[in-house]
Order: sequence, then C-alpha cells, then structure tokens
Amino acid sequence: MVSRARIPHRLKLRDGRILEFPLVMAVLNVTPDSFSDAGQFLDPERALEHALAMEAAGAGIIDVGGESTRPVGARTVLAAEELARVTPVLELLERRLRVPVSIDTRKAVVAELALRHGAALINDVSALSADSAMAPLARRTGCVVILMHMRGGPENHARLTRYRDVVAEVRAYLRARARFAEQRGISPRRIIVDPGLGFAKTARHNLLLLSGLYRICALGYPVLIGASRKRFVRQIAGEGPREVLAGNTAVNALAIAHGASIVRAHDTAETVAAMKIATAVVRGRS
Ligand code: PMM
Repeated sequence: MVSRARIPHRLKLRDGRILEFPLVMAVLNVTPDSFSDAGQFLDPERALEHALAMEAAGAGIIDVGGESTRPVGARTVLAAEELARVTPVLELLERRLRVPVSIDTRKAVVAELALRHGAALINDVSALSADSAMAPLARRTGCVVILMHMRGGPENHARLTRYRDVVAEVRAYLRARARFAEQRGISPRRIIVDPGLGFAKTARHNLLLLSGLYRICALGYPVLIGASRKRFVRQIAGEGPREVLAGNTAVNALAIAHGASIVRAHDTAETVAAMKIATAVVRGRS
C-alpha cells in the first residue's frame, strides 16, 4: 500500500480556489456519439441544467467534452466542430456554475477558448502529446493538466493492448509525461495523472490497474480514475442499468480506498455517496 501521506490532499487552482480530495468529476459530454450519454446535452440549455444538477448533487468538477473518445467508431472531430459544440455551453456555465470546469480535449484551440471562459483544468487524454501548443498554453495560463495514459488514438487504441506489466508500463508513461510537462514549466502542483481505464486496455488490464493503483499513486501526483459505464464494468457487473450503476459505485469506492483523488462519473449523486463512505472507511471517521 502506498503511504497516504504521499497523496496530495488538495490542489490550488490558478484563480485561488482549492480542490479538496477526494472529489467527483462529473461528466458533461456535448457530443452526438459518446459512450453513454450521446446527444443528450447538445442543447446548451439542457447541458446547463444537467451541470447545475450535478453541482447540486456534490460534483467537485464538471468535465466538459466536445469530442467522443469511445473505442469503436469514434470519429476525429475537427476543431471548428468541437468549438461549435462546447462554446455555447461554456458561456452558460461561466455565468452560472460555482464549481470548477475542466475541458476534455486534445486540441489547444479548444482548451484556450475554455480557459478564456473560466475553465481551470485541461483534461487531455493524449497527455499533452497530440498538440504541441498544449504544454505552452498550460504553462502560460497556470491551469491544471490531467495527463492520461493511452496508446494510439480513439480510432485504434482498442487494438493496442499488449503489455508485459501493465501497471509498470502505465506508471512509467505517466512519470515520463509528467516530467515532460515539468520540463516545459508546468508546476508539479498543477499535474494530475490518470491510468486511462479502457483506453488500449482489456478488462484484465483495467482490473490490474485498479488493484495496483497504489503503484501509480506512489508517483506523488493526484490520481484520477475514469471507470464510469465502461465496458469492463458492464462485463463483470451485468448490462442492466442497475447492475452498471452498482458496479461503478463499487469500482469508485475501491478506487478511492486505493488512493484515487478524483473519480470521473456520469452518476453524480450515487458516486458522491460512494466517495463519502469510502473516505470515511479509510479515515476511520465520518
Ligand atoms: N474517459 C472518457 C473520456 N475522457 N478523461 C479522463 N481523464 N479519463 C477517462 O477515463 C476518460 C476521459 C470516455 O468516457 P465518456 O465517453 O463516457 O466520457
């Protein structure tokens, strides 16, 4: 087990707000083709309503995404299309939301627009590798970056699943990407890492990463886990919505017990309850 003393308890955002861990990052996909919420929130007013409901349910971050990264059939979205999807939503959120917003994108132009609209974090599933303008943008703005492990891109990562020791390889990659970020002037206190469950991983790899999570936490950065509604949860817990929700709640509670600082979730209220229980058990007090 990793010493919990090494896991950061909080993180300061560029506007002075503090993220207290653990917390739930609630997903707001503004896409026609995401995993589970495809097309539901393309209308900005509906997106805002949903974001406010997730905030009221206890979300600590709202993660806005305009490009689907699901394994099969995800189309690479042009910057103009991604901007057209997220801009009206970000404009509304800026005025109404109190909790910080992260922007789930691999494109610096999209991230830059989101930061101008008050976003505080860039959630880059390519770990700053897809767009050379991303690291300088993060340094210049002082925003927090989430560096995720993936191989290939959304179109081919499902085939790139050969590892000798998945935990060691993912950990080495995340350490290298964090070093890359630091060498480009991004403060280590502004870095979050994510093993990228389901991205170039089989169900077994996801399970090994969860049970070996302490080895990723030992890097010393806050760790984000995104298991929400992913295929391995459905394979194990069952396909029905109740099974998926129960399975996800268990995964998220276990991830927090194993040291995760942030869990990314679609079902905010249930995940917040699971997080509270897991945290109380770990601390031995409520
Ligand atoms: N998963 C998805 C999208 N973005 N970002 C991070 N940091 N980690 C993840 O696991 C992750 C992500 C895919 O899920 P979705 O289509 O339901 O948003």
